[in-house]
Amino acid sequence: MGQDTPRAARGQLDASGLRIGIVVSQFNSFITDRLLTAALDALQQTGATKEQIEVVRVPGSFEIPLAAKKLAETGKVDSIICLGCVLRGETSHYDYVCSETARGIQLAQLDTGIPMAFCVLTCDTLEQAIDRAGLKGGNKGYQAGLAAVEMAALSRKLAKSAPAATSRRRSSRR
Ligand code: INI
Repeated sequence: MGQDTPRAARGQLDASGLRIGIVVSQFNSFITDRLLTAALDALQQTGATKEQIEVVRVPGSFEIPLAAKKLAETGKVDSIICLGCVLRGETSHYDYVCSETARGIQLAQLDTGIPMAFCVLTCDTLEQAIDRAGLKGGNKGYQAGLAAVEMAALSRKLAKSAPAATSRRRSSRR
């Protein structure tokens, strides 16, 4: 990057002092258990201890957004990892579960201001899901774990700088 490139704010991959929630769907638990293990690995590697992690289990992916929102509203977590796996069936049910789950998680994070990492696999086949839960495609749960730590740290940083920026804006209006 050149000298004229502005400094960029970024969250560190350091979970010290952070509390992370995980909402995991029990539907297709053969896959979601693997996502959970990898997410926990990522948290551990960034320094989180089990006291810093709260796991909530829901029946299916469709239930993730509400549970994530309620967990965020407790004020006890700095970010949330959302884990699920939706497999295409013979009807349009798949499309409704996928779109409403994604939309619900996005709304929940925007409403609460608590970052939510989206790791709901949406696959045509079980093989595709297995690839993304530890085989050929790596493990998306691990990536979500890192994203949750990075976004929690970034949110803290941005929140700390917000009052100063606001007061500068106010004083320049006088
Ligand atoms: N939930 C999933 O997480 N994955 C699926 O593949 C799935 N399918 O295929 O139906 C699924 N359905 C359940 C849904 O998430 C809700 O739990 C259910 O509709 C009750 O609200």
